[in-house]
Amino acid sequence: MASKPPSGDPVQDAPQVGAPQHAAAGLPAIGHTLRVAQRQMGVARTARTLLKVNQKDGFDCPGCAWPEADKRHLAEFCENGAKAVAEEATLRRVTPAFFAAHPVSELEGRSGYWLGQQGRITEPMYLPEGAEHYEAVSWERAFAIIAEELTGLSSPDEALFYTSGRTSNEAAFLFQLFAREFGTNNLPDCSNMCHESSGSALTETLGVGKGSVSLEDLHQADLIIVAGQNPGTNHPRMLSALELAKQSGARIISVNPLPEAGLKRFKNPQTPKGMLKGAALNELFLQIRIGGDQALFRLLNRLVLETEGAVDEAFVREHTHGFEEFAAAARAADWDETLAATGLERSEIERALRMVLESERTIVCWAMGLTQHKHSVATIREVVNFLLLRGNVGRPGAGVCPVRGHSNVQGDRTMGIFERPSPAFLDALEKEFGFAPPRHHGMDVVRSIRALRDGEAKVFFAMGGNFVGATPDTEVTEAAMRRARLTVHVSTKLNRSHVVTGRRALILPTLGRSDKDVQRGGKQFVTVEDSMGLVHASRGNLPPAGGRLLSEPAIVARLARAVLGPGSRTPWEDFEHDYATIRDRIARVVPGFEDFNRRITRPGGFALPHAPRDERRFPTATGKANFTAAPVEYPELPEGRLLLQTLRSHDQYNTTIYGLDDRYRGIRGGRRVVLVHPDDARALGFEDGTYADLVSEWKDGVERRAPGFRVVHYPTARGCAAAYYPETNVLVPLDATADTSNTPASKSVVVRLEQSPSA
Ligand SMILES: Nc1nc2c(c(=O)[nH]1)N[C@H]1C(S)=C(S)[C@@H](COP(=O)(O)OP(=O)(O)OC[C@H]3O[C@@H](n4cnc5c(=O)[nH]c(N)nc54)[C@H](O)[C@@H]3O)O[C@H]1N2
Ligand SMILES: Nc1nc2c(c(=O)[nH]1)N[C@H]1C(S)=C(S)[C@@H](COP(=O)(O)OP(=O)(O)OC[C@H]3O[C@@H](n4cnc5c(=O)[nH]c(N)nc54)[C@H](O)[C@@H]3O)O[C@H]1N2
Ligand SMILES: [Mo]
Repeated sequence: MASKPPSGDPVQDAPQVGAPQHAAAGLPAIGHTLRVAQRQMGVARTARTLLKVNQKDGFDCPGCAWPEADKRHLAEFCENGAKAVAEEATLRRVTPAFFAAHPVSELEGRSGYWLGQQGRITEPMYLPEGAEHYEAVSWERAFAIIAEELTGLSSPDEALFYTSGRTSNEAAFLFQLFAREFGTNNLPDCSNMCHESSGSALTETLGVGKGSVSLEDLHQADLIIVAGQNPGTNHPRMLSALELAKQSGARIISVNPLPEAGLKRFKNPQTPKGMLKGAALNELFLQIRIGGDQALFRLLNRLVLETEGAVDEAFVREHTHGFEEFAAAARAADWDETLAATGLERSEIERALRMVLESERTIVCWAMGLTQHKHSVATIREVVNFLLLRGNVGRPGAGVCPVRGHSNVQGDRTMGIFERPSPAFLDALEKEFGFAPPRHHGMDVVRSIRALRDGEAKVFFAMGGNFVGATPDTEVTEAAMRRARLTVHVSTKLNRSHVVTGRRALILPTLGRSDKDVQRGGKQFVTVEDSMGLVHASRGNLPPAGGRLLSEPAIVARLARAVLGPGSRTPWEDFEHDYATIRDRIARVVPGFEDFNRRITRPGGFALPHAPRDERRFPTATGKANFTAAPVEYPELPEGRLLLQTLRSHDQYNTTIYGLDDRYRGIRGGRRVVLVHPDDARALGFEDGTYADLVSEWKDGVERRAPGFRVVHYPTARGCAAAYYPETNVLVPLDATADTSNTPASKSVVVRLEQSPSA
């Protein structure tokens, strides 16, 4: 199997490589932001829009899920948030004339970058069976087509309802309600590919699948460990929080195979002094081998156990379960094995240990570098063991901090977007709405792809996102999607999922975060939950991208009426006209949302309860915080192979490509690059600037190939390589997933490099 670099694309992928940058943000970032924003929005709209981002009377930045501090800056956004906003608030438009000019067969040959750059979609579009072009369609007809396909299924479980994490609480609640009233729990979401491993590990060990710290805690910590995360690019506002923490005395360790710019040095664009000087944020950088984190934390745990007085014995006794079994496993941790698994020096681990022991309040932050491996759940459980040992859960300045991706991915889960809902949630839904929701579990992302491939699922409906672009094993996934009878995408911008379709396809254009939302009941707002469990309102203020756009809640409400018909007792029309009526229902179904409509009027919103954080109560199966004792794992690397991680450049938002540069890593003008340690590259016969095909090797014997990557000699950990997603998704086998969470293992792909016939 091979993925061809997209042809017919006016943009040439011709990477230029310079030295990686040592500092993140600062003046170059501001200039870059304004250039990108003005290209999309023009000058006046840029100012009007950016000043509303993350303000109490404005809209939630669609960039990431990092929380806002209670005291806001005038410019409460970052370079990459501004790019995300600019992409959405762009003045470019994709109209029916665009589709008339470009047949789907042509669009299929375009890159995701080109597709996204065409602008906002303005009308519902329909691709009939066998047609060459999408054509404009009325909303009524669009919903009738969907109803016809859905009601024609032999079981509701033949339909899949995907959600990407930008969807508001209101829309997400309606979407899961509709799916369950229709009769299925098939609610795969982007979280399945993202923090599912965190959710799985935290639910089992602490009883709540979310982070336990607030911004305030970060400022009070003595030690913050940032593992498997690149905040300089993906959560830039987190750097300001880390800087503040550092000023109040916190020390920072980063654990990463790559020396990422933001943690090495940060120039705070929100303070004049910070902008000029910049400060090294991390005191210790552990340049770990990909997948070595479980081994690292296991050994640290052994060393803590061996240090007199280092364990918080009262906490362990009163609040935890499983200590003995865990301690026995930890005591068996082996120095040599750990050094091999991590690629670290003994002295580095000893230095980390000293910092751990000197800290009374420790927080561990992590993102995709920990969640997308086969042994991710075991790795995160080990992080929990590490924190429990010294009582670092449920008190100020300490705790677990999985840093979420999409701006409302955490809220969508809270609203019930989950293929394995708890019985308590379904009971509450049943009581409130008077129908019997299906009780058997539904399908996650990977199972959904298999079901499409095997003809078991026939209708695919996406509330946002770019399913074929974001999922693994591109060729398998695309072939699977083409087998569907109908694919439907509620979208703002064009992407690959609109051109790799089922027999029939629909694109339903929707309002974005920055668009004003007026319904019969007046001007509406929606709500979101950030990475730290704070719920707040989001109000768009721009005239919508087109007169025929519908909001996401309106789309679900009309879809439900078309599909469920008069038999449904749910007041879908009221929900569409006044979102407060949705919030009244959420208040009665979802714990922590009592009196939602009143509490949401508080500027800045409110915090959801979190039992471990608030009262050291652990709602697990044992009623205690659980220590666990999984065997230590780390990826095996055959001779002459590299372990490839697929990650984000500085100029992309997941599958949305903003540009072809990755400024902090010194790369310009192209995305088909593979970063390899110079010694490894030379040993394999690749000088800097030569070209290689990446060939993934997996036990199914299928050869997966991504051709034509420029080799970049780069200071990554030995044996490791890095290349951008989604270009490399073709290399990630569908069946290579994390144990328990079933998250694609897109950060540990065994590859070999082959000389590329062409540059
Ligand atoms: N601008 C921008 N912002 C974003 C996004 C975006 O695409 N663009 N995406 C959003 C989303 S959905 C998400 S989930 C987050 C993602 O945020 P991140 O998780 O920061 O994103 P990645 O680029 O996948 O980076 C993974 C990091 O983990 C490191 N890493 C890889 N493997 C390992 C390992 O085995 N161990 C350790 N310790 N480190 C490892 C990599 O070197 C890299 O620094 O960002 C969100 N914010
Ligand atoms: N190899 C590899 N694969 C990965 C990852 C990786 O690190 N490596 N990361 C994974 C992760 S962490 C994630 S979260 C997934 C992301 O998977 P998705 O969430 O499915 O993908 P996105 O690229 O964020 O989706 C972009 C599309 O969303 C639509 N959109 C944008 N805003 C809105 C809106 O307000 N409403 C609606 N309805 N649509 C909107 C636009 O049409 C846009 O084209 O990818 C995963 N895939
Ligand atoms: Mo994500």
